Amino acid sequence: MSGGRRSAIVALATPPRPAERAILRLSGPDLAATLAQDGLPAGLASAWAATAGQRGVQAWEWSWLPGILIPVELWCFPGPQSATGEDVLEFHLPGSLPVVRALEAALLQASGLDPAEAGEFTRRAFLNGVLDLTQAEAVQALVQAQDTAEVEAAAALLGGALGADLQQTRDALAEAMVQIEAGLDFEEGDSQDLRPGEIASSLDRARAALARGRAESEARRVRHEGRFRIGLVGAPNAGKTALFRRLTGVEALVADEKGTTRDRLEAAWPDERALDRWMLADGPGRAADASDARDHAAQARARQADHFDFVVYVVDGSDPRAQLPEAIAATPGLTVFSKADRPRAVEQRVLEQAQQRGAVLWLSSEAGTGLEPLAEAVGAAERARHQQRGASARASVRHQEALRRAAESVEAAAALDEVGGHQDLVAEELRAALRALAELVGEFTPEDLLDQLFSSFCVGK
Ligand SMILES: Nc1nc2c(ncn2[C@@H]2O[C@H](COP(=O)(O)OP(=O)(O)O)[C@@H](O)[C@H]2O)c(=O)[nH]1
Ligand SMILES: [Mg+2]
Repeated sequence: MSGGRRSAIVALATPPRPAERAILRLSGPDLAATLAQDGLPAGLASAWAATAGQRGVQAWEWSWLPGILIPVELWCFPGPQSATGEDVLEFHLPGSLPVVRALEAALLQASGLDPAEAGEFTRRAFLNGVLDLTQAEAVQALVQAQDTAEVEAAAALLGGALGADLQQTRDALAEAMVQIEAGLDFEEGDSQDLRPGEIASSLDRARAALARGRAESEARRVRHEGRFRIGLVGAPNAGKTALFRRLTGVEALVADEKGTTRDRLEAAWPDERALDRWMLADGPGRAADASDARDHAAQARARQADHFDFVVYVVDGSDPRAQLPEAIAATPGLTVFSKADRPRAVEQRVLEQAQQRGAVLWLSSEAGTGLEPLAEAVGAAERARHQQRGASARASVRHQEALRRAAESVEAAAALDEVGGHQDLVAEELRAALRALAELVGEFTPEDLLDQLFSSFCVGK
């Protein structure tokens, strides 16, 4: 998609099916010139001109075929006060597909008038500063919303829910930049260090506004997405609890006694890769469940906890009698052979079965080896799930990520300022924070991200 294209574009803005009304939408930088070309339907240019730069509705009749006049309302929105920031003209006409397609084809006779690509109207709105990127995403999220929560989140975003906090953060950071620059001028370059706390009050305001923005964004995300639940599944003594403890840092009983872990434990597994909060569940092995048939509560918990987004099957790699746990249907997962610090003793047949099922890793909770590939695999599974989810979920992950980077830089700047940091370093952190926020609203965004976003719109939006 060519971002800087300056031609006019046209597309059907209503669903392509028979209806009482259809709307063809046209947007271009100078519709007076576009519509004045030879070969276009008669009377169009004069109808547009009759609005004299004001919004308004003009009645027009299009002589489609000899003896057939189609009544059309022309809704005129001269730029820049339009949805795209350009001149916008909407044709409201009877929703007969042959008629609508014929009018579209007649308009496309004009040079410099092309069919719109997917999302191109919204893209133009973004490029012309009518919407920032978070709002453009909200348009998409609204169009693609699958449930009420998604509609609410998108509507809040479209209304600029993040905007005020972001603007205040940016103002405060810019002010801190100015203070640093001023310091440079007046101290005649003899000192490169800021006095401790020199920009503390600006940074405090930036922090407070950023924290509000993050809380707002986080609140919406949690309501909307929840968590990524990872289950540790395996026989008693396989090493689940040791792994759980290693990954979550939460103390739990690890013992040689089979079936020691009686209560299902669940705790956050903190990892930088996490898009949602990773929750790791440890529990009794399935054999323990079976042998404990009287404990209905434990069984109920076990069943409930089987609603995992991802399963880590834990098999004791040092045990020649170890078997693969039963697979949980329709849930992605991988097999982990535990206790890799001990000699491998698991049967070759079991290893092959595991490989047929999917990815296999060796790790040791005791030695701390093999944990990184496990986190990487979970991260990949979460990203894959994420690809399949709604537009607003994707957008909120992008926001969280940008806000997190901005907050990191602000904290780094604050730490430097507290002790009286080197001003170049402080300025660099401030710039990094400002850059993250500029990316968030789309002032500084790689072209491919824009292509990815707008091309997933439907044509006519
Ligand atoms: N050498 C070694 N022993 C381990 C490792 N992980 C667990 N164990 C031991 O294996 C036994 C069972 O571990 P546990 O985590 O309680 O298994 P669970 O029943 O699956 O929860 C305990 O004695 C652990 O100390 C490991 O990585 N290396
Ligand atoms: Mg256990």
